[in-house]
Amino acid sequence: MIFNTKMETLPIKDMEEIQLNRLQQTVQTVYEKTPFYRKKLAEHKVKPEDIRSLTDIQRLPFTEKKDLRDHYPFDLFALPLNKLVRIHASSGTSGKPTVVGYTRNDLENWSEIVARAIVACGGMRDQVLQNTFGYGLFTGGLGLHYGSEKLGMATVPVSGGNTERQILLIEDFEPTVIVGTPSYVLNIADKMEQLGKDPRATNLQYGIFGAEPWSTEMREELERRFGIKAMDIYGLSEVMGPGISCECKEAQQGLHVADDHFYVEVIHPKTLKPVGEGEEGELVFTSLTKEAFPIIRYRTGDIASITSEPCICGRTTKRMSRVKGRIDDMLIIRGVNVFPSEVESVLLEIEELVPHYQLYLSRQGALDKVTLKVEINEQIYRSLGQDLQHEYINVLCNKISHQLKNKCLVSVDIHIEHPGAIPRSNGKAIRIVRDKIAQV
Ligand code: DLL
Repeated sequence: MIFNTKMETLPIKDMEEIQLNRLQQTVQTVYEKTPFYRKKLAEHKVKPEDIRSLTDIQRLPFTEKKDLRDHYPFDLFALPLNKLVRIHASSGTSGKPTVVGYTRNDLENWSEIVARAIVACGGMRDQVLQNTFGYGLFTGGLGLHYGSEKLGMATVPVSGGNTERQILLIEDFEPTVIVGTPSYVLNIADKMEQLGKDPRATNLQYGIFGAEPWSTEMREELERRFGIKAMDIYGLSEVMGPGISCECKEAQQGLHVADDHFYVEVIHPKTLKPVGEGEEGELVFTSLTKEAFPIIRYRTGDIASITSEPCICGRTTKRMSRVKGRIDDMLIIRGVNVFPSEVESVLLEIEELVPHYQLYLSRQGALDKVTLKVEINEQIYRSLGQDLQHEYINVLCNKISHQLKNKCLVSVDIHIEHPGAIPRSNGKAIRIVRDKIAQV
């Protein structure tokens, strides 16, 4: 099923016409309404009337997270607060939050793209959806909530955390679908097993996961543990929130972008030049319909590629590959680049481990030092008499080390932790801990 057949299966040429029209309108609006963009456009010697084709977008300046911080809280808004009905913010790891706003139309469009995403994942109006994304300033909770309601699903707004209550609701409300971060929903499976319950015995048929990078192996783990299909949804608050793109259940070959609302580009993060179709680079989005907070060429920091090849599901929209990670989170270990999701893939292939891990980064002289902390699985831990000094731990460390070297070409220090030792998050997992020496 397709939620908006007209827009999601439009011939590419027709879509491009719509996009150009909306792009011209957006550039005109920011030029008139936002001093920040007017100044930037002037610096780049470009005027709204210079945008005559979609490739002219490359003449426009980029926008970065720093621009949002520097104009905190509302200076990038194109409308005064009395025209808005919602404000969200993302806390980030340092400094001021980035703040975004929505008009009623913006919320209508956002709900629509999330409804499209849920349907692409197999959602239907008569199902129950349990929403474990955090409700609040984070766009995950309310974003999924409004999309699910728009579709007509019975939406359970449980938010993140309180895992035992999540389990009770899964058992008693019998949702067909659970949505949340992959790491948090995995915690629910852990907890169910600890309580002697079988996560495969619930009514859940599929899950929609996002808000953090997750590996294919993590997908398989979630599918195996819950006996569900695990789907990927992507988005970021600066551009709108969840739903900018989402997988389809027919192919699961990339995430369909809501092309009528966002124009996507992929650039080389150093040269800032566009890369070819299918080549990896940094995702850049321009909003095409947003009223309160239009955004031009926003550099997401996320690494993925794009294709416009047709998909077997019938949708004609562009598709992005799953996000490998954020450029900021890429580790450079003795000259080798590696993303936490690549380390995760290796860990999940080692049956003695569970996928709860953190990478500690510290500087040692001129070199970055990386220590991996990862949990051992409960059964093995018990069979070792709960003794992490056991000689088997050395064997295990060597095995992990060998596989990381083989598959990611990196050497890191490894510390095996007891089950439950790595802090759990109710939302996005913290995979990288900077400037701290791992306590052992
Ligand atoms: O995480 C919005 C969202 C909520 C997306 C729920 C999906 C589901 P922010 O808090 O602004 O917004 O964080 C955005 O999270 O730039 C990516 O680095 C990462 N991210 C989001 N979805 C995915 C995904 C929400 N499916 C940042 N795969 C983005 C990998 C993701 N990374």
